[in-house]
Amino acid sequence: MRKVAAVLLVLLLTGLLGGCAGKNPEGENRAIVVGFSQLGAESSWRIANTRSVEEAAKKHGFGLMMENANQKQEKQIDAIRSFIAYQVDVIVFSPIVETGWDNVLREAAQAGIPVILVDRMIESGEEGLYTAYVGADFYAEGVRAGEYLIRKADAEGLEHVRIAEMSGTPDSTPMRDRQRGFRDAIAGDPRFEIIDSISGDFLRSKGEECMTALLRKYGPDGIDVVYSHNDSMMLGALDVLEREGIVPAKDIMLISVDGEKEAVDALKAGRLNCVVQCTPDLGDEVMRLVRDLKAGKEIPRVTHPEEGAFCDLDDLTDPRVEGF
Ligand code: GYE
Repeated sequence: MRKVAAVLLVLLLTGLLGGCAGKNPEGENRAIVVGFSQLGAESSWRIANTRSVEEAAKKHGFGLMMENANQKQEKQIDAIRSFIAYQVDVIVFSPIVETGWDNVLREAAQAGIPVILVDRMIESGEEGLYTAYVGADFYAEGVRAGEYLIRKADAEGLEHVRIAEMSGTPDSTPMRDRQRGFRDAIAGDPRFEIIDSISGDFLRSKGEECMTALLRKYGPDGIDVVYSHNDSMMLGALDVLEREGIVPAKDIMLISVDGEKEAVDALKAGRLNCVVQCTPDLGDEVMRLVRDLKAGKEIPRVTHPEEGAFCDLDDLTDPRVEGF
Protein backbone atom coordinates (compact mmCIF):
# COMPACT_ATOMS: atom_id res chain seq x y z
CA MET A 1 0.00 0.00 0.00
CA ARG A 2 2.79 2.38 0.97
CA LYS A 3 4.60 1.51 -2.22
CA VAL A 4 1.57 2.29 -4.36
CA ALA A 5 1.16 5.60 -2.55
CA ALA A 6 4.83 6.42 -3.13
CA VAL A 7 4.52 5.65 -6.83
CA LEU A 8 1.40 7.77 -7.15
CA LEU A 9 3.22 10.58 -5.43
CA VAL A 10 6.14 10.30 -7.85
CA LEU A 11 3.77 10.34 -10.82
CA LEU A 12 1.84 13.27 -9.41
CA LEU A 13 4.98 15.24 -8.66
CA THR A 14 6.54 14.57 -12.01
CA GLY A 15 3.26 15.54 -13.69
CA LEU A 16 3.20 18.78 -11.76
CA LEU A 17 6.82 19.53 -12.36
CA GLY A 18 6.35 19.38 -16.09
CA GLY A 19 9.76 18.82 -17.66
CA CYS A 20 9.90 16.75 -20.82
CA ALA A 21 6.49 15.87 -22.02
CA GLY A 22 4.67 12.66 -22.84
CA LYS A 23 0.92 12.61 -23.42
CA ASN A 24 -1.69 11.35 -21.00
CA PRO A 25 -4.94 9.77 -22.28
CA GLU A 26 -6.55 13.21 -22.53
CA GLY A 27 -3.75 14.30 -24.83
CA GLU A 28 -2.28 16.73 -22.28
CA ASN A 29 1.45 17.01 -21.74
CA ARG A 30 2.92 15.36 -18.65
CA ALA A 31 6.44 14.46 -17.56
CA ILE A 32 8.09 11.38 -19.00
CA VAL A 33 8.35 8.57 -16.46
CA VAL A 34 11.25 6.13 -16.64
CA GLY A 35 11.17 2.79 -14.80
CA PHE A 36 14.69 1.76 -13.84
CA SER A 37 15.55 -1.73 -12.61
CA GLN A 38 19.02 -1.68 -11.08
CA LEU A 39 20.53 -5.09 -10.42
CA GLY A 40 22.07 -4.55 -7.00
CA ALA A 41 24.63 -2.67 -4.91
CA GLU A 42 27.53 -5.10 -5.12
CA SER A 43 30.37 -2.64 -5.78
CA SER A 44 31.41 1.02 -5.75
CA TRP A 45 30.92 0.92 -9.51
CA ARG A 46 27.28 -0.04 -9.08
CA ILE A 47 26.63 2.63 -6.46
CA ALA A 48 28.17 5.31 -8.69
CA ASN A 49 26.09 4.00 -11.62
CA THR A 50 22.83 4.25 -9.63
CA ARG A 51 23.72 7.82 -8.67
CA SER A 52 24.47 8.67 -12.31
CA VAL A 53 21.03 7.44 -13.46
CA GLU A 54 19.22 9.26 -10.63
CA GLU A 55 21.02 12.55 -11.27
CA ALA A 56 20.50 12.36 -15.02
CA ALA A 57 16.75 11.71 -14.67
CA LYS A 58 16.50 14.75 -12.40
CA LYS A 59 18.53 16.90 -14.77
CA HIS A 60 16.28 15.99 -17.70
CA GLY A 61 13.11 16.57 -15.67
CA PHE A 62 11.94 12.95 -15.91
CA GLY A 63 10.09 11.05 -13.21
CA LEU A 64 12.09 8.01 -12.09
CA MET A 65 10.67 4.84 -10.57
CA MET A 66 13.65 2.84 -9.38
CA GLU A 67 13.78 -0.68 -7.98
CA ASN A 68 16.98 -2.31 -6.75
CA ALA A 69 16.96 -6.10 -7.19
CA ASN A 70 19.67 -6.94 -4.70
CA GLN A 71 21.37 -9.40 -7.12
CA LYS A 72 18.21 -11.40 -7.82
CA GLN A 73 16.98 -11.91 -11.37
CA GLU A 74 13.41 -12.70 -10.16
CA LYS A 75 13.28 -9.32 -8.45
CA GLN A 76 14.30 -7.60 -11.69
CA ILE A 77 11.55 -9.46 -13.55
CA ASP A 78 9.01 -8.37 -10.88
CA ALA A 79 10.22 -4.77 -11.15
CA ILE A 80 9.82 -4.78 -14.95
CA ARG A 81 6.31 -6.22 -14.58
CA SER A 82 5.41 -3.44 -12.14
CA PHE A 83 6.73 -0.81 -14.57
CA ILE A 84 4.51 -2.34 -17.27
CA ALA A 85 1.53 -2.22 -14.92
CA TYR A 86 2.19 1.45 -14.15
CA GLN A 87 2.58 2.15 -17.88
CA VAL A 88 5.88 3.99 -17.60
CA ASP A 89 7.09 5.65 -20.80
CA VAL A 90 10.41 3.81 -21.05
CA ILE A 91 11.92 0.88 -19.15
CA VAL A 92 15.64 1.08 -18.44
CA PHE A 93 17.32 -1.95 -16.95
CA SER A 94 20.66 -3.49 -16.20
CA PRO A 95 20.34 -7.27 -16.58
CA ILE A 96 22.26 -9.19 -13.93
CA VAL A 97 22.80 -12.14 -16.30
CA GLU A 98 22.34 -12.43 -20.06
CA THR A 99 19.62 -15.06 -20.36
CA GLY A 100 16.06 -15.53 -19.10
CA TRP A 101 14.47 -12.22 -20.14
CA ASP A 102 12.49 -13.16 -23.24
CA ASN A 103 9.06 -13.53 -21.60
CA VAL A 104 9.07 -10.34 -19.58
CA LEU A 105 10.53 -8.29 -22.43
CA ARG A 106 7.87 -9.66 -24.78
CA GLU A 107 5.29 -8.40 -22.27
CA ALA A 108 6.88 -4.94 -22.38
CA ALA A 109 6.84 -5.00 -26.19
CA GLN A 110 3.16 -6.02 -26.20
CA ALA A 111 2.41 -3.10 -23.88
CA GLY A 112 4.21 -0.81 -26.33
CA ILE A 113 6.88 0.22 -23.80
CA PRO A 114 10.38 0.58 -25.24
CA VAL A 115 13.30 -0.92 -23.31
CA ILE A 116 16.80 0.52 -23.05
CA LEU A 117 19.48 -1.78 -21.64
CA VAL A 118 22.11 -0.06 -19.56
CA ASP A 119 25.51 -1.46 -18.54
CA ARG A 120 24.87 -5.15 -19.31
CA MET A 121 23.52 -6.97 -22.34
CA ILE A 122 21.01 -9.79 -22.88
CA GLU A 123 21.37 -12.86 -25.03
CA SER A 124 18.26 -13.68 -27.02
CA GLY A 125 17.32 -15.01 -30.42
CA GLU A 126 14.79 -12.17 -30.75
CA GLU A 127 16.02 -8.85 -32.08
CA GLY A 128 13.10 -6.66 -31.07
CA LEU A 129 13.20 -7.18 -27.30
CA TYR A 130 15.15 -3.99 -26.66
CA THR A 131 15.54 -0.70 -28.51
CA ALA A 132 19.04 0.35 -27.44
CA TYR A 133 22.03 -0.58 -25.31
CA VAL A 134 24.29 1.87 -23.48
CA GLY A 135 27.34 0.37 -21.82
CA ALA A 136 31.00 -0.47 -22.02
CA ASP A 137 32.75 -2.60 -24.57
CA PHE A 138 33.80 -5.25 -22.06
CA TYR A 139 35.64 -7.28 -24.66
CA ALA A 140 37.87 -4.28 -25.39
CA GLU A 141 38.47 -3.91 -21.63
CA GLY A 142 39.65 -7.53 -21.42
CA VAL A 143 41.93 -6.94 -24.40
CA ARG A 144 43.39 -3.85 -22.68
CA ALA A 145 44.18 -5.93 -19.59
CA GLY A 146 45.94 -8.53 -21.78
CA GLU A 147 47.84 -5.90 -23.74
CA TYR A 148 49.15 -4.38 -20.53
CA LEU A 149 50.37 -7.81 -19.43
CA ILE A 150 52.23 -8.29 -22.72
CA ARG A 151 53.90 -4.87 -22.44
CA LYS A 152 54.88 -5.55 -18.84
CA ALA A 153 56.25 -9.02 -19.64
CA ASP A 154 58.28 -7.48 -22.49
CA ALA A 155 59.58 -4.68 -20.25
CA GLU A 156 60.65 -7.09 -17.51
CA GLY A 157 61.80 -9.93 -19.75
CA LEU A 158 59.38 -12.43 -18.16
CA GLU A 159 59.44 -15.93 -19.59
CA HIS A 160 56.83 -18.00 -17.82
CA VAL A 161 53.89 -16.15 -16.34
CA ARG A 162 51.27 -18.00 -14.27
CA ILE A 163 47.97 -16.15 -14.13
CA ALA A 164 45.07 -16.60 -11.70
CA GLU A 165 41.79 -15.01 -12.75
CA MET A 166 39.08 -13.78 -10.37
CA SER A 167 35.93 -13.58 -12.44
CA GLY A 168 32.68 -11.67 -11.96
CA THR A 169 29.08 -12.89 -11.73
CA PRO A 170 28.75 -16.03 -13.90
CA ASP A 171 26.96 -15.42 -17.21
CA SER A 172 26.98 -11.64 -16.85
CA THR A 173 28.21 -9.65 -19.86
CA PRO A 174 31.27 -8.10 -18.15
CA MET A 175 32.33 -11.52 -16.81
CA ARG A 176 32.00 -13.23 -20.18
CA ASP A 177 33.60 -10.51 -22.26
CA ARG A 178 36.41 -9.45 -19.92
CA GLN A 179 37.38 -13.10 -19.86
CA ARG A 180 37.20 -13.56 -23.63
CA GLY A 181 39.02 -10.32 -24.45
CA PHE A 182 41.85 -11.07 -22.04
CA ARG A 183 42.28 -14.62 -23.31
CA ASP A 184 42.22 -13.55 -26.95
CA ALA A 185 44.85 -10.85 -26.30
CA ILE A 186 47.39 -13.28 -24.80
CA ALA A 187 46.45 -16.32 -26.92
CA GLY A 188 49.30 -17.86 -28.85
CA ASP A 189 51.98 -16.26 -26.65
CA PRO A 190 53.75 -19.21 -25.00
CA ARG A 191 54.88 -17.10 -22.02
CA PHE A 192 51.39 -17.02 -20.53
CA GLU A 193 49.53 -19.75 -18.68
CA ILE A 194 46.15 -19.27 -16.98
CA ILE A 195 46.45 -21.64 -14.05
CA ASP A 196 43.05 -20.97 -12.47
CA SER A 197 39.82 -19.01 -12.78
CA ILE A 198 37.46 -18.63 -9.82
CA SER A 199 34.32 -16.56 -9.38
CA GLY A 200 34.19 -13.78 -6.82
CA ASP A 201 30.80 -12.46 -8.02
CA PHE A 202 32.18 -8.88 -8.26
CA LEU A 203 32.17 -8.67 -4.42
CA ARG A 204 35.00 -7.41 -2.22
CA SER A 205 34.31 -10.06 0.44
CA LYS A 206 34.50 -12.81 -2.17
CA GLY A 207 37.69 -11.32 -3.57
CA GLU A 208 39.20 -11.92 -0.14
CA GLU A 209 37.93 -15.50 -0.13
CA CYS A 210 39.25 -16.15 -3.64
CA MET A 211 42.71 -14.79 -2.84
CA THR A 212 42.89 -16.84 0.35
CA ALA A 213 41.92 -19.98 -1.58
CA LEU A 214 44.42 -19.26 -4.36
CA LEU A 215 47.27 -18.75 -1.91
CA ARG A 216 46.38 -21.94 -0.12
CA LYS A 217 46.34 -23.87 -3.39
CA TYR A 218 49.43 -22.46 -5.13
CA GLY A 219 51.42 -20.65 -2.42
CA PRO A 220 52.73 -17.10 -2.96
CA ASP A 221 55.47 -18.39 -5.27
CA GLY A 222 53.05 -20.27 -7.50
CA ILE A 223 51.17 -17.21 -8.83
CA ASP A 224 52.76 -14.44 -10.91
CA VAL A 225 49.67 -12.43 -11.88
CA VAL A 226 46.17 -11.91 -10.53
CA TYR A 227 43.69 -10.62 -13.12
CA SER A 228 40.46 -9.48 -11.47
CA HIS A 229 37.27 -8.63 -13.37
CA ASN A 230 36.63 -5.68 -11.04
CA ASP A 231 38.28 -3.43 -8.46
CA SER A 232 36.11 -4.51 -5.54
CA MET A 233 37.36 -8.11 -5.73
CA MET A 234 40.91 -6.84 -6.27
CA LEU A 235 40.74 -4.62 -3.17
CA GLY A 236 39.59 -7.64 -1.15
CA ALA A 237 42.53 -9.64 -2.53
CA LEU A 238 44.90 -6.78 -1.73
CA ASP A 239 43.86 -6.90 1.93
CA VAL A 240 44.75 -10.60 2.04
CA LEU A 241 48.10 -10.19 0.28
CA GLU A 242 49.21 -7.39 2.60
CA ARG A 243 48.06 -9.28 5.67
CA GLU A 244 50.19 -12.24 4.50
CA GLY A 245 53.27 -10.05 4.05
CA ILE A 246 53.25 -10.44 0.27
CA VAL A 247 54.32 -7.22 -1.46
CA PRO A 248 51.52 -6.38 -3.91
CA ALA A 249 52.40 -5.32 -7.45
CA LYS A 250 55.95 -6.57 -6.86
CA ASP A 251 55.77 -10.18 -5.63
CA ILE A 252 52.53 -10.69 -7.58
CA MET A 253 51.41 -8.53 -10.51
CA LEU A 254 47.89 -7.14 -10.06
CA ILE A 255 45.59 -6.18 -12.94
CA SER A 256 42.03 -5.02 -12.35
CA VAL A 257 39.07 -3.34 -14.08
CA ASP A 258 36.78 -0.37 -13.17
CA GLY A 259 38.76 2.65 -11.93
CA GLU A 260 37.14 3.33 -8.58
CA LYS A 261 38.99 5.87 -6.47
CA GLU A 262 40.37 3.42 -3.92
CA ALA A 263 41.88 1.30 -6.71
CA VAL A 264 43.34 4.28 -8.58
CA ASP A 265 44.87 5.54 -5.33
CA ALA A 266 46.35 2.06 -4.71
CA LEU A 267 47.79 2.14 -8.25
CA LYS A 268 49.39 5.54 -7.66
CA ALA A 269 50.84 4.24 -4.39
CA GLY A 270 52.45 1.31 -6.26
CA ARG A 271 50.13 -1.32 -4.75
CA LEU A 272 48.44 -2.27 -8.05
CA ASN A 273 49.96 -2.50 -11.53
CA CYS A 274 47.09 -1.75 -13.87
CA VAL A 275 43.49 -0.54 -13.66
CA VAL A 276 41.48 -0.80 -16.87
CA GLN A 277 38.84 1.92 -17.01
CA CYS A 278 35.10 1.23 -17.02
CA THR A 279 32.92 4.28 -16.48
CA PRO A 280 29.74 4.07 -14.38
CA ASP A 281 28.57 7.47 -15.70
CA LEU A 282 26.03 6.17 -18.16
CA GLY A 283 22.94 8.02 -16.89
CA ASP A 284 23.20 11.11 -19.04
CA GLU A 285 23.51 9.16 -22.28
CA VAL A 286 20.56 6.94 -21.31
CA MET A 287 18.33 9.94 -20.56
CA ARG A 288 19.34 11.63 -23.82
CA LEU A 289 18.18 8.50 -25.63
CA VAL A 290 14.90 8.50 -23.65
CA ARG A 291 14.34 12.12 -24.68
CA ASP A 292 15.09 11.45 -28.36
CA LEU A 293 13.02 8.29 -28.41
CA LYS A 294 9.99 10.08 -26.98
CA ALA A 295 10.52 12.90 -29.48
CA GLY A 296 10.16 10.28 -32.24
CA LYS A 297 13.80 10.41 -33.32
CA GLU A 298 15.88 7.41 -34.31
CA ILE A 299 18.34 6.37 -31.65
CA PRO A 300 21.54 4.33 -31.98
CA ARG A 301 21.21 0.64 -31.19
CA VAL A 302 24.56 0.49 -29.32
CA THR A 303 26.48 3.26 -27.53
CA HIS A 304 29.87 2.58 -25.89
CA PRO A 305 31.58 5.25 -23.75
CA GLU A 306 35.23 6.04 -24.48
CA GLU A 307 37.59 4.29 -22.10
CA GLY A 308 41.29 3.59 -21.57
CA ALA A 309 43.58 2.07 -18.96
CA PHE A 310 45.87 3.37 -16.20
CA CYS A 311 49.05 1.48 -15.45
CA ASP A 312 52.49 1.63 -13.90
CA LEU A 313 54.20 1.79 -17.31
CA ASP A 314 52.60 5.17 -18.02
CA ASP A 315 52.59 8.59 -16.35
CA LEU A 316 50.36 8.32 -13.28
CA THR A 317 50.85 11.96 -12.33
CA ASP A 318 48.72 12.99 -15.31
CA PRO A 319 45.62 14.74 -13.89
CA ARG A 320 43.40 12.58 -16.11
CA VAL A 321 44.35 9.59 -13.98
CA GLU A 322 41.44 9.87 -11.62
CA GLY A 323 39.00 7.45 -9.98
CA PHE A 324 35.27 7.73 -9.35
O1 GYE B 1 32.70 -3.74 -13.39
C1 GYE B 1 31.52 -4.23 -11.41
C2 GYE B 1 30.07 -4.25 -11.15
O2 GYE B 1 28.55 -4.41 -14.92
C3 GYE B 1 30.38 -3.04 -15.51
O3 GYE B 1 29.49 -4.69 -12.36
C4 GYE B 1 29.56 -3.59 -14.43
C5 GYE B 1 30.35 -4.36 -13.41
C6 GYE B 1 31.50 -3.59 -12.76
O4 GYE B 1 29.69 -4.89 -10.05
O5 GYE B 1 32.26 -3.55 -10.47
